Amino acid sequence: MNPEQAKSSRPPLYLRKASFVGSFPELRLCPRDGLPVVAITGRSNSGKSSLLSALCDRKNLAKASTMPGKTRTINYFRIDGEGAPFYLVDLPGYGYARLAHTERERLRKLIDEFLIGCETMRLLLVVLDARRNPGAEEKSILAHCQDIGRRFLFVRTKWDRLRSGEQRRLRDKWRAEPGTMALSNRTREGVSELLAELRSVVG
Ligand SMILES: Nc1nc2c(ncn2[C@@H]2O[C@H](COP(=O)(O)OP(=O)(O)OP(=O)(O)O)[C@@H](O)[C@H]2O)c(=O)[nH]1
Ligand SMILES: [Mg+2]
Repeated sequence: MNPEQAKSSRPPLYLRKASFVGSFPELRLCPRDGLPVVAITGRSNSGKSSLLSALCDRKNLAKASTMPGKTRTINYFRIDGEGAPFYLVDLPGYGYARLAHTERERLRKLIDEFLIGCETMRLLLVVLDARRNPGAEEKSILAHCQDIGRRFLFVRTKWDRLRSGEQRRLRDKWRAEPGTMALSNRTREGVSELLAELRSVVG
């Protein structure tokens, strides 16, 4: 076994001590105790809540929805454990076509406000189903992060749903797009790599 294989076969160091802090309808009501934040945003039904549960190895920690558009508030989870404590934040999904226009606008504003205004955010995870092409929303969020120097990772979920040929094609394409990673909340492929990134930003 070469060192690379040895590394990837090691069990993931999950975020073991996760506790739900609360659901907040807007940024000004969110905790302001200075702890670093890693936030998760993305299209509705892309797997944000499942990702949070996968990172913490806790089934349904964030109640993965069977009904898209379910997460409508800013949900804070406190992570304690080996390192310094931090918050993992599950933001509402955007782009769910069946929501009323005014509700979609409200959610979009809430997310924008959070991305700009959350001063302790160390990393933003932008989540998108690997089978979908990035849309205007993803492009604008990623460009915005680059503009304001916000660290981000583009997490492409549901990797288990792709055939190996398609996985190869996408991996080749993403080589030119740093900050993109493939992940499956179901098989946990890619979760260790993402956990390592999280730990490197929250210290
Ligand atoms: N096969 C597969 N299914 C997944 C994966 N991640 C999430 N799902 C499924 O996709 C659906 C949506 O997942 P959620 O985690 O609720 O998505 P969300 O982004 O939180 O959705 P909203 O809160 O509505 O914005 C659920 O049925 C999940 O079980 C994955 O990596 N692989
Ligand atoms: Mg959700």
